[in-house]
Amino acid sequence: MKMITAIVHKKDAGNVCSVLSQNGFEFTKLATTGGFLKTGNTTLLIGTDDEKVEEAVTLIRQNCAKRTEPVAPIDAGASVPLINPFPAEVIVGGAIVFVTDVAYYEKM
Ligand code: 2BA
Repeated sequence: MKMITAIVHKKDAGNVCSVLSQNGFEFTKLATTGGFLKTGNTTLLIGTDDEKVEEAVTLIRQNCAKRTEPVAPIDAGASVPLINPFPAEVIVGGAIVFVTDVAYYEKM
């Protein structure tokens, strides 16, 4: 068994959740915050059989878009705004996906 941790843009989360459910995947949806932009995104925890991982990743890929997002003019480590901040934009997504082995699973 594997655990897929997928970080998706909140605008894509609804569609991704719908297609995962329609295709029989069970998952948990978490409201999360990106460490860099400090804006909301959605993290999905999807526990599934090894042979279903590729299908789940394909569904996520098909329903997540790349987007350009502005970077707030505040340095991550600074307490005051920067006067001349660069870069002004970053590309976010489609999705960040991690696949890990599950050592033990039990539904009680
Ligand atoms: P954020 O941390 O808010 O990052 C948003 C986007 O900002 C990233 O998009 C990337 O293009 C850029 N970015 C992030 N850190 C940067 C840095 N130190 N310098 C310059 N640009 C930077 P994505 O790579 O698509 O990531 C989207 C979200 O996925 C991230 O939101 C974060 O919540 C998560 N994420 C990405 N990589 C991760 C990782 N290795 N581990 C855990 N979470 C990750």
